[in-house]
Amino acid sequence: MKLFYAPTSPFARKVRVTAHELQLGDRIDLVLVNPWSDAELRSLNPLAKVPTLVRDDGQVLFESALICEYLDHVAAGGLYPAPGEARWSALLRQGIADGISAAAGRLFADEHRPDNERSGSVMQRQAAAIEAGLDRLERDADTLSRELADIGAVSVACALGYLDFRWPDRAWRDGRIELARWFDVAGQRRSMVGTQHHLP
Ligand SMILES: N[C@@H](CCC(=O)N[C@@H](CS)C(=O)NCC(=O)O)C(=O)O
Repeated sequence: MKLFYAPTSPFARKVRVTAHELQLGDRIDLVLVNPWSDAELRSLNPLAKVPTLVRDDGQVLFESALICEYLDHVAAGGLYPAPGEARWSALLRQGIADGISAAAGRLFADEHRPDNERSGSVMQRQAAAIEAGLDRLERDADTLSRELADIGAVSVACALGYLDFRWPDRAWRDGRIELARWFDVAGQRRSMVGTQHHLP
């Protein structure tokens, strides 16, 4: 399989961490791209976004949630609990974490636009979503898997790692003791250490 990724993308990292946790890392060739300009990526994915996965049979998948579920299928299961409360909870956490990552990505991009090209109210909305999403994660942090044993925990670790990457001084840990403690451990997983964000 071939994974088109960018080292700054929390969604691409989520797929890479998932692959590591499922012991599929050595079955995936990584292709580092700039999603804004890469012609091959655009020819494979009409949205021209990372992550994009080319399967062994040549079929192309995009959307990190779909790619992670596909990898779980290839590995014959592991990160997705059977239908029931544990599954809904893992998928809801993935949704919250991905929402935080998306809001953080938009906020970061807006912060780097000229003043006349950004909207204060939109930026405030993104910041509010990040803060409220983190509060929600803190509320249930005691049930998060330190071993990144489900897709919800993988997604949360990647969202928190992205906040640390983009805003090393942002105090997201303040008042969120359980989440911070959880990330101190989960962030040290080999899958996380081996996929650290960096500038291209
Ligand atoms: N919902 C998508 C989001 C993917 C996404 O937004 N990727 C960003 C990088 S973090 C991207 O490729 N941006 C390029 C663009 O928007 O053209 C997923 O989960 O895969």
